[in-house]
Amino acid sequence: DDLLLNDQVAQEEFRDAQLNALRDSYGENEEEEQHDFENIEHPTPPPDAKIVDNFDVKHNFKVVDPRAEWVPLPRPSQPSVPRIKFVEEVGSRKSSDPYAKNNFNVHASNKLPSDRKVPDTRNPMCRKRKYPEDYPPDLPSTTIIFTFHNEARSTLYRSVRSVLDRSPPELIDEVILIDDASDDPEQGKIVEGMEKVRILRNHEREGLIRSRVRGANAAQSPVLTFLDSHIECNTDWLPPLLEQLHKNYRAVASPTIDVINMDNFRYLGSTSGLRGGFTWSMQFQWETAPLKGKSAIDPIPTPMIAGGLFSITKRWFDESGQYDLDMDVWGGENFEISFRTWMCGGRMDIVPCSRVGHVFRKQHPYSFPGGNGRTYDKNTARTAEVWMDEYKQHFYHARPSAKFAAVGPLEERTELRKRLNCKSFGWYLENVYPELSVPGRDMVGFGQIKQGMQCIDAGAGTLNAKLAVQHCLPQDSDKQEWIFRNDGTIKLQDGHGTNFCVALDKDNHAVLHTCTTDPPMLWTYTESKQIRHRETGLCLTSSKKPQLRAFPCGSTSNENERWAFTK
Ligand code: UD2
Ligand code: MN
Repeated sequence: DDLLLNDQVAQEEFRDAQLNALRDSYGENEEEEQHDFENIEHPTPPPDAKIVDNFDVKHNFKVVDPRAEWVPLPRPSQPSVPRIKFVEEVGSRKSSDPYAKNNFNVHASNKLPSDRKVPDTRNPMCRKRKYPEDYPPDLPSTTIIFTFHNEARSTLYRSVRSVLDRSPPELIDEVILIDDASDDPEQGKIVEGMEKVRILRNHEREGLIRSRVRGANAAQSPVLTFLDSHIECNTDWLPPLLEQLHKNYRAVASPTIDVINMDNFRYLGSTSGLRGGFTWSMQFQWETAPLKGKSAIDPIPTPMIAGGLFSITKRWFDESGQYDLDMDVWGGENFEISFRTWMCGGRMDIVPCSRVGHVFRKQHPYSFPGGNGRTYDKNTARTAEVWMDEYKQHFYHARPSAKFAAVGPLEERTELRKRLNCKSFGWYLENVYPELSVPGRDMVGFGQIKQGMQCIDAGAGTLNAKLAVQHCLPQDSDKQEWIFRNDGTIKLQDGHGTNFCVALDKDNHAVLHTCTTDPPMLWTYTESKQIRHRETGLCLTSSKKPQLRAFPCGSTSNENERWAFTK
């Protein structure tokens, strides 16, 4: 009971604090508050209550806060949009379009106080630990490294301000900004003269990867902390990150990334308990981390970092090979540093008590010299070639265009891997990311299940729908993609989040049922390429096509019982 009461008190405190912070975020005093409140695009939170976060550890219930809206954490923008075209469109738009330059609403940013407060979105348990009392006395200090290309002045300024305002001064040695050849050479002038701030300008565009290395080489602190140039640090964001590195100099620590809405710049708490993962086509994605009985404020080991916001010791950054300097502009470097860190003796965690807001955009606001698809292919192919061993085939299969990327010389990076005596990618998969499904490892086959030009089709694709033998559709069509898993189930992969597997009905028609590993849903792929129902011993045949039915194996012609997978 006591525990429950404490939780309730904590939640109420949390709600009050959040409300106050939200009010504060629109200005210091009442008048200003009113003023700013009315001028901002969508000042009031939506009326319908939404979940802001899962703040409770033991009871696992959710705090519903009517003043904050829950948003699924967006992915960092992906390079699938043709960038060059988009940039040309921007150029032709009227300059009064607040999205034209930055792909976020710069008017909303301009209107906000440059030192606005943000709601404290941390789990209330985080607030019990105070700096410096509850931290090791010798936390290492850090240099903050921002790289930016054409960042909006108000946003850049607020980013730097939030670092200086919300960090213990003794833990910040310097703030280094790398102006990556912004069109206006004075773009960074807005932060010039701020305490501890130093600006370095690239005369040619280097991309964020080489720019960060330039910043790192100029830094002298024991810890480097990289940030994007459109962020706002939350309360006490820094000590929990540094603490991780204090424990282990090979650790990389990432904050939990909150969302600054790109349209109205509202600061939104994001779901906790997420970690970074990826697909074989090398798209970063957020996923729910396995809990493993730990407290909700314990650091969450993550196979991958989003890339932009993290602390790392200078010693480990340098020892482990900084970044791959042959990677251009944007993208892929988070894969490279994540594989490298784990495989070469380090670790990566997302720290729940450290929160930093970030403006997630839908598209890049800058050009990719050479094209964004090509750049992403090159950067990820370099990662695959150096770090992914035989598993790189799955990457090339999922991202065929990367096969043709001009990757450039790799010796330096392969040498580095040897010198550091790094483990294999297989080790990484087994120990760090066992949840990633490996084609061929967890499955008998996948893709279409074919007989010449005929394919097994999910029919209506709904529960109890009868399967059919149909003309094969273009690959990736949602009714003909299957996964035949090692556990014997054949699952429909329709990309809609359904969970249907192949079963037999009373008349031995193949039908869709909700997947279980009960005997009626288990199949064996035989050496003669039959699909045999384990419980009844019957084989799937096309002899009554378009129906897909099961008969005693060998009772219809071999041709009708022989099935092949496309992948
Ligand atoms: C995410 C990361 C980003 C980076 C990227 C993959 C977060 C929150 N962001 O994309 O940091 O790891 O994935 O590469 O995890 N910039 C330059 N020069 C350039 C291009 C960009 O300095 O040529 C700057 C840019 O101004 C920004 C930072 O690099 O401050 C990251 O770029 P972004 O915000 O476009 O990347 P994002 O957040 O989509
Ligand atoms: Mn960013």
